[in-house]
Amino acid sequence: RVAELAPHGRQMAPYACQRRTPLLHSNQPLTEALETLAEEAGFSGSEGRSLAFTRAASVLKALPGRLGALEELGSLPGIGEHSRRVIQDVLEDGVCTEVERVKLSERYRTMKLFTKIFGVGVRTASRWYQEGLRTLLDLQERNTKLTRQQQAGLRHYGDLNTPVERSEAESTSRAVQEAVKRFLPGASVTLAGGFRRGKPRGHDVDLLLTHPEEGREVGLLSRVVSWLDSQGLILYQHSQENSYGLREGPEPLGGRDVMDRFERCFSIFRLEVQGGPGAARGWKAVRVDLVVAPVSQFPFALLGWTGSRHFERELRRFASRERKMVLNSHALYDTRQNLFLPAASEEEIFQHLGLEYVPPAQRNA
Ligand code: DGT
Ligand code: MG
Repeated sequence: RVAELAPHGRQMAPYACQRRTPLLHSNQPLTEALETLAEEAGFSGSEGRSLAFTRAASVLKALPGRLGALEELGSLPGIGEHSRRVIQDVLEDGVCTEVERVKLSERYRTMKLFTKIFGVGVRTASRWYQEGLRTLLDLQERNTKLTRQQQAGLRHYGDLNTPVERSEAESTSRAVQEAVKRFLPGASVTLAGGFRRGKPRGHDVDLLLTHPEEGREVGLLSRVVSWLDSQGLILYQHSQENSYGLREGPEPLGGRDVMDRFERCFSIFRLEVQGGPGAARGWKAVRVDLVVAPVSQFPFALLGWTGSRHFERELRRFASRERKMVLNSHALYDTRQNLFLPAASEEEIFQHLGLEYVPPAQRNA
C-alpha cells in the first residue's frame, strides 16, 4: 500500500457527511475538471457516472492540502479509475484533454446554455438539442413552446445568470422579513442554501419561514407573496401547497432527489440595486425560493436546505445504509424502531445519526 508514503493518504471517512469540507480548498483545477465531467455525464443521463465524478471531486475538496502527485491519493475512498486518469492528466499537463474536448463540444455548450434557463431541466434541454435548437434566439424564432416559468427565465436570462451577491441576498431577506412581520409577528426568516455555508455569492436566495408556535405558519406564504407582489417586488412566482403529513409514514419523497413537500414559492424578485450589472436601470432580477416549515420540522428543513446538494445526498445515503433510517427535509425515521426521531436543532439530527456535528461552513462537499 502506498498509504504510508502519502501525506494525504491518511484515513478519510467514506461519506461526505463524515468529513469537513470548507468552501476554499487547494485543489480547484482538479475539482473543476472532475465536476465538468460530472455535469456532462448528467447531461447524458448517466446519473451513476455523474455521481462517481462528483464523489471524487468531493474527496479532493476535503484534502488538507494540494495534491502534488497521483501516488498521494493512496487509499482515498471513492476515486475510481476514470477520475484517477483525469487527475493524472491535470497534475502532469495542467489540463485534461477529455475535459477540454467536453467543454468545446457543441452538445455540452448547448446543454449548458439551455439548462441555465429557469425552469429548463436536462430532459427539456436535451429534447431541444435533438430538435436542432442551439441558441436562445433559436427558441424564439422557432416559436418553441415554453411554460410561463421558462418564459420568465428567458426574459431575465442575463440577470439570473449573474451571481447574486451576499448583500443582495441579505436585502432580499430583509424585504421578506418586513412582509412577514406585517402578517405574523414572531415568525422568522432564515437565509439557507449556499449563503449559509459562507459562499460570497450564489445562484439564488433560499429563505426558510417558520413560527415558534406550530400551525401559526399556515397561510402565511400566500399573504406575504401577495403583499410583495403589490409592492412591485415580484416579477414571477408560482407556489406549491404543502402536501406533507407525518401520518403518511416515511415513504420516500417523490422524485429520487431532494424535492420536498413544504408550502413553497418559486419566484423572481425585482431587487433594487445601486451597483453591478443592473445599476443603469436600478434593479436586477433575482431568483428567490421561499419555503415554509412548521417549527417541528424546521431543523430538518434547515439541514435539508443548507446543502450542498452532495452533502445532502451523502447524509441521506449514510442514514439509510449505515443506520437504516430515512432522512428527508421533514423528518428522520428509524425503520428498526419504527418511529420518528424528533429534533429541536440540526445538532440533534447529527446526534440521532451518530455523526459528529458538521457546521454549515464545513458542508461544502
Ligand atoms: P447556489 O447555486 O449558489 O444557490 O448554491 P446552493 O447550495 O444554495 O444550491 P441550491 O440553491 O440549488 O440549493 C440549496 C440547497 O437546498 C441544496 O442543498 C438542496 C436544497 N434544495 C434545493 N431545491 C430543493 C428542493 O426542491 N427540495 C429540497 N428538499 N431541497 C432542495
Ligand atoms: Mg441557493
